[in-house]
Amino acid sequence: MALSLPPLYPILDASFLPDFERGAYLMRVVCELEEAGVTLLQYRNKHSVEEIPHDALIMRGGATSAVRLIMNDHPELAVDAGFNGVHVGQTDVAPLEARKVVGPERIVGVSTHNRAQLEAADKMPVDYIAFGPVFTTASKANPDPVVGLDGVSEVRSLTKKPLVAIGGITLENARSVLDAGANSVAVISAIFGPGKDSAKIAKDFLRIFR
Ligand code: TZP
Ligand code: MG
Repeated sequence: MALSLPPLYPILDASFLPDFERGAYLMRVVCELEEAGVTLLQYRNKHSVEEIPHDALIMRGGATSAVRLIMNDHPELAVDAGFNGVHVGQTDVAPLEARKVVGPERIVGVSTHNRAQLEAADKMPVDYIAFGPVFTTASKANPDPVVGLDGVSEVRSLTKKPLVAIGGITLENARSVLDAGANSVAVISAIFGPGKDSAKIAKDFLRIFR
């Protein structure tokens, strides 16, 4: 059965985690996001694989089963931490390999950045396809060219799989991204970062989508 995606897919990037009381922050933010209505949450750590198991266990402990937790890049660590799935990019382990590791029940998502990659992903054993960057982003090293709203509408007809738009999505432009055909928006910096009330912002996103 096709995966039903919520309209908001926050990505908690470990670079935004505080050095001081990191675990307490993680536990709190996961609880608060769940309370705000978030039901799909990705953990992304490009900096240190060693940090992942501990962070992931705290996240799994902080969220009920109502929140599906997705691990960026590392299928084995997703399984070890009791996460609900894994997200892989074009240069990571291939989706088929990721599927073998996480099994048939967990979610596998893949990043795509152009039409050819999206068409290839459509034939792979993945539950959703991410596409972007839709807008300019500072959260990814060496991002692919911006695809824009036109890019989202163009690829919409190429797949029946759930389409997750990513890259530079904010409270101001999120509605237009769903209107262009995305099922969900994946968001890092508009939700997480110094001084940001992530749960309140998540609520604001969800309000826009109602
Ligand atoms: N893949 C394409 S853009 C992007 C990733 C991981 C970064 C998205 O972050 P932000 O801060 O929401 O632009
Ligand atoms: Mg990756």
